[in-house]
Amino acid sequence: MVEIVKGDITELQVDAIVNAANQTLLGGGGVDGAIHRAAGPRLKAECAMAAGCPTGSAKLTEGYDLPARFVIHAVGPVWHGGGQGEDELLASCYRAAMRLAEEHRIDTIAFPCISTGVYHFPFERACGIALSEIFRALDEGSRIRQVYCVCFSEEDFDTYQRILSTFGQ
Ligand code: AR6
Repeated sequence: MVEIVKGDITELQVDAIVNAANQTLLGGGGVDGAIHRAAGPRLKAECAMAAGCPTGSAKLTEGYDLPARFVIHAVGPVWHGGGQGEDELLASCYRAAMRLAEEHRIDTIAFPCISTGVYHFPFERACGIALSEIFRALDEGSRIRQVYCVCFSEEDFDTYQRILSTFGQ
């Protein structure tokens, strides 16, 4: 039900991929840049109409040229040392994304490790928060069949697997 995979999230054939976006929703580097490149210019046009998104929230768009039908743009927190509500804001992002997935009757969803790139959230800590919120949403009775947590590097993949094993999986 929850699987860690290594690869490029833009290539996944799932109902929705989650983007690690910023508050403008107008694109950027990292996974955001890759998603906008792969989805084509219509994604930016739809995002521009969304008028931004606060940190800890998420908005859904079409996937356009992506194999995924939808993109859920989630805005994670910038890491400032942990004393500025970063954990709760990251958790809130995952909750918002899972809620949108439910509302749009999504069966399969893929998450990147939000906030762990340019935003510098400590990787293991972010994995723990992500998995807590994903399992909580699934346990609350969800129609989502499959959640993929996508890692870009082998090292991140190994770390994420290790954290998953602490959840008894
Ligand atoms: N597939 C899967 N994971 C990826 C990919 C990919 N194609 N590319 C990067 N990652 P980041 P953030 C991983 O920096 O920290 C942007 O400019 C990467 O290794 O993309 O939330 C936005 O516009 C890392 O583990 O997102 C925002 O301004 C994870 O994705 C800002 O960066 C997230 O790294 C958001 O920063």
